[in-house]
Amino acid sequence: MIVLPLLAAALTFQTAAPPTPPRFESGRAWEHLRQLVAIGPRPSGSPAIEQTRKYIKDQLAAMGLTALEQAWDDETPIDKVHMVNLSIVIPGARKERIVFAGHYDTKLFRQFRFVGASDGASSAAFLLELARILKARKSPFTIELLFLDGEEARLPDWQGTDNTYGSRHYVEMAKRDGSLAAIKALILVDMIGDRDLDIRRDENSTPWLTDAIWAAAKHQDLDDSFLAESTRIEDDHLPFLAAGVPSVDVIDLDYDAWHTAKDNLDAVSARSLQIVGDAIVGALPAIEARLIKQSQIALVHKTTVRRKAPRKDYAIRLAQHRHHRRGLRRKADVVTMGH
Ligand code: 1BN
Ligand code: ZN
Repeated sequence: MIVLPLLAAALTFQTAAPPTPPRFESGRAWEHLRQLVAIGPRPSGSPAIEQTRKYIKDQLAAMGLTALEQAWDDETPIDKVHMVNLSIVIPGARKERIVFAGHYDTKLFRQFRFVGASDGASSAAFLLELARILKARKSPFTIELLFLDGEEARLPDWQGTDNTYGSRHYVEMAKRDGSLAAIKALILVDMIGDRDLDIRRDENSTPWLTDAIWAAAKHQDLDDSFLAESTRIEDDHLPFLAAGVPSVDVIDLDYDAWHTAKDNLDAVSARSLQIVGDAIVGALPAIEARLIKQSQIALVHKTTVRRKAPRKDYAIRLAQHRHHRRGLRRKADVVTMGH
């Protein structure tokens, strides 16, 4: 029988070669984006955002992933709103984590129907497709996917603390439960669906993280979309930066449809999601390598300091001992002279 040796060869091949992680498929991300937009306006606290959460959780469950809900009620300038962040953890070789985040709420507009195809749907759709490929990957760091609620201001203008409710709550809780120290980097995506994609470097973001993503984009000839120009952006990465977490915001704010009824399917494209997917997934090995090097340096530093400490103690004790003896000798001289 020729079948058996062939089957044996096929099985050997399967066990010998590690599975290559699947590529980011914008077709899948696009389908998520379409489904989210079809829900309609999804402001925090609405029945529609509850439906959005169900969609996200069901999609993750179909991939074999469980979303943890972080729920709380927050006071906004106009009302008290029930908010929920969704967190998914994909274990890696280390317990230290790289967090990928994005918001899934849409801004509340009463004057027109705002469905946030780029502003709200693109980030959530992107994270869902990222979950699929990162689950299939052997990662050196644990990966966390974070779907943030309450990014948008409740009032028309972005002012004071009337925004970034979800990220501020997450960071506060992570500080309180001691899990913040394990977060080694945050990669935030926001408004990445614009069919005419122009992403500028954000001056608030951590330079080495920004460099890693822009270098991966350049390497793949994506520098038409990842521009060398800079701008300064306030977004969900600020609470993480304030807490000392290296963070980057990948956002296209050069978007005519921003916060208008025109932020719909006509203004976005699957191609833009692919470009961002390729740049971020392409940058991940360099980001991981940098963090591994950083942790090795920190380890060497820790062991050197520990080894040096007793020597320093000994030196101090010796000096103190000598000083004490000198004092005694002086006292003895005085006594002798007095006699
Ligand atoms: C992003 C999407 N943002 C709101 N919706 C944050 C932001 C607010 C960015 C004001 C720039 C200006
Ligand atoms: Zn917005």
